[in-house]
Amino acid sequence: MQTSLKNSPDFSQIRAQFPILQQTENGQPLVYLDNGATAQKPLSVIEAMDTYYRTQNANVHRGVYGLSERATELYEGARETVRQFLNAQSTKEIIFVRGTTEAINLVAFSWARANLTRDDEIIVTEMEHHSNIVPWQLLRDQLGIKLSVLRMNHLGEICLEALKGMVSAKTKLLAVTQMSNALGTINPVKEMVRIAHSVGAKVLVDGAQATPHMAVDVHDLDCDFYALSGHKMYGPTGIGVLYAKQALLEAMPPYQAGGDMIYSVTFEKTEYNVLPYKFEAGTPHIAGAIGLAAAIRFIESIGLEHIAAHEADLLAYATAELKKIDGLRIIGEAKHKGGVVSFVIEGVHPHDMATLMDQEGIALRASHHCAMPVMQHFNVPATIRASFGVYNNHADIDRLVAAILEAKSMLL
Ligand code: 7TS
Repeated sequence: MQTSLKNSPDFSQIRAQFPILQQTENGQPLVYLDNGATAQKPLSVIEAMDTYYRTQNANVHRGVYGLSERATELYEGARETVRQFLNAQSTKEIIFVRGTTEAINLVAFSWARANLTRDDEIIVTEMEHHSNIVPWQLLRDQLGIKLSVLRMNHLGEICLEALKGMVSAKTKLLAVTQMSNALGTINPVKEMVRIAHSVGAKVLVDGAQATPHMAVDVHDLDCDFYALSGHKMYGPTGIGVLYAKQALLEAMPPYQAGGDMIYSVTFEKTEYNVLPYKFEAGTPHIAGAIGLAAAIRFIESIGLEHIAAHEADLLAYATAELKKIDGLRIIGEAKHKGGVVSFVIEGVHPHDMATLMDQEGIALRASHHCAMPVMQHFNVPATIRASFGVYNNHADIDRLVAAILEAKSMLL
């Protein structure tokens, strides 16, 4: 089955835009199936950053000279690109951070510390990445708040009715991933936001895995906070975004302090800068923001509806082919899933399998995927995970299946 959308782009042309995919690993053409960890970068992203460093580099928001003004325009232009991508109301709501991890920590250390007190409750789901668990545990230990867990079923899905039964006037925050990195589950975040809002709780959506694969509209979701990482969406590492509603950001204290986040400083008193700069202390990752904007243009040049259809096709094909392998069990079979297949093979340790895959030039991850509670739920130490991106194709999956069969015959 191939994608059936009208004017479907030529995905082999898209693949050709990724220089790294033309190289070999251990003598074999590289098959890259670790997009959940980080995605490869297209030429347009590499070139945008290269051009910046070759011809546009200067610090932002300070120079009166042309070069600095142009760097500032590029950096602020990137913010506008992100705003449109997420459909935020204002660029004041777009804070550049290092990635999803920093975005969540910013909310935990600024908003939550200022607004939560003993016995208030934060709800997370059982499928969260550690970066959406541990910051809340720190708060629990420091403030005496309660951290509750919304469990999932045997397919790796959460139940909206269970959430309805959990929330109360004590609930101040629901922190939920839009797409699970370990299982691929896509959560009904819009409905979850509605349920949380009905008791006055705020909602933080971890969009690290969602933004490369599906259209996101923060206005439509009505979430209060949204976190993303540039490197998972074909952009550079070290850059990400925290979206937050303007009224919340206005009321939040700064997270880090230093240059750029102030309006005036005397030893007696400091006035903070306006949004979004209040939350961007120090010289930002200018090249990173420019690279992220290029990555968004790359994604939009294909269209997220085409990307989603392409990856749904890969997921269906991989699931069907992997299921034919004796002793292979898929972990995470939610009805609504993105392009991730996690699995275990009877009698084979996932790490041994990943090592043998590497010898075949296949890059994928075997681990707990920084979601140890997911492993505990399914009673496995780790899974092997193939996670797809725009450049993957059926041939990649055929190579994966052939390599698994060969590895099995060696290991068992
Ligand atoms: N949230 C989710 C759902 C993630 O998948 C990840 C990274 C993060 C947060 C953290 O993102 P970062 O950019 O701040 O590191 N997930 C993975 C993964 O699945 N394999 O390596 C990193």
